[in-house]
Amino acid sequence: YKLKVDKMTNIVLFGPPGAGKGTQATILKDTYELKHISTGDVFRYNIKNQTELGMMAKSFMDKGQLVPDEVTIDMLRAEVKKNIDGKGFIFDGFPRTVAQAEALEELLKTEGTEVSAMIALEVEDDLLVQRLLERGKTSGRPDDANEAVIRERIKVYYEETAILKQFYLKENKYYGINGVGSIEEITQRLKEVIDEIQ
Ligand code: B4P
Repeated sequence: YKLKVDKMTNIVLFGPPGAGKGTQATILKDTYELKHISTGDVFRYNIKNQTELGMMAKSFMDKGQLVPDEVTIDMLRAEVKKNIDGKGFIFDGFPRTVAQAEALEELLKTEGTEVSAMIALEVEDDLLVQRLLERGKTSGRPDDANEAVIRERIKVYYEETAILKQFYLKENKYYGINGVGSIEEITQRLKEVIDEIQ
């Protein structure tokens, strides 16, 4: 291991689409001086700039499906390597599959560090749909625009992503918090967990 071991704080923010991951990560990155990596944001940036990666990702995202692991992992690896000298990371929207979780573990290990905690925001499905439809009125995001696509995203979450709870539970790194309440209340709940594990 390099000297970095145990010095970084690497948080995986977890939860279904619309749980508040992006919202909270944007706040917490400043509080703890962590690099915020949102795979969704990186894809949307690539779509806006009409890169090859963006065009490919768009075809999956618009349908509410996951972008294939291989490209997502390559992209994440590049983002991590660019920022490995900082205090740590907030991963928002990654990992979303077992293959992604394994790749993250491997990648961080190579860098002499590891995931500190996975913190899950727990929110019931109907409220997720309501929040995403609300955002869809102004976000211009095609994946927020109609209820069928939103329900598909939630379905994919239960089929492919929810299992990751077991992955991190086994390592004693899983923390679940209530994701219903005001944005400030939820930030407070997250801070309690992060302060405890630091
Ligand atoms: P993401 O960009 O990760 O989008 P998301 O799951 O909808 O979460 P987001 O962070 O944006 O929403 P938030 O909960 O903060 O993914 C989009 C797509 O990209 C995926 O479907 C997939 O196709 C692709 N993708 C991304 N990562 C991938 C990966 N690793 N592998 C494969 N594919 C990948 O907020 C939602 C709304 O709720 C907001 O409007 C917010 O204002 C509101 N809200 C938040 N907190 C609230 C609160 N406490 N009360 C009321 N409203 C609240």
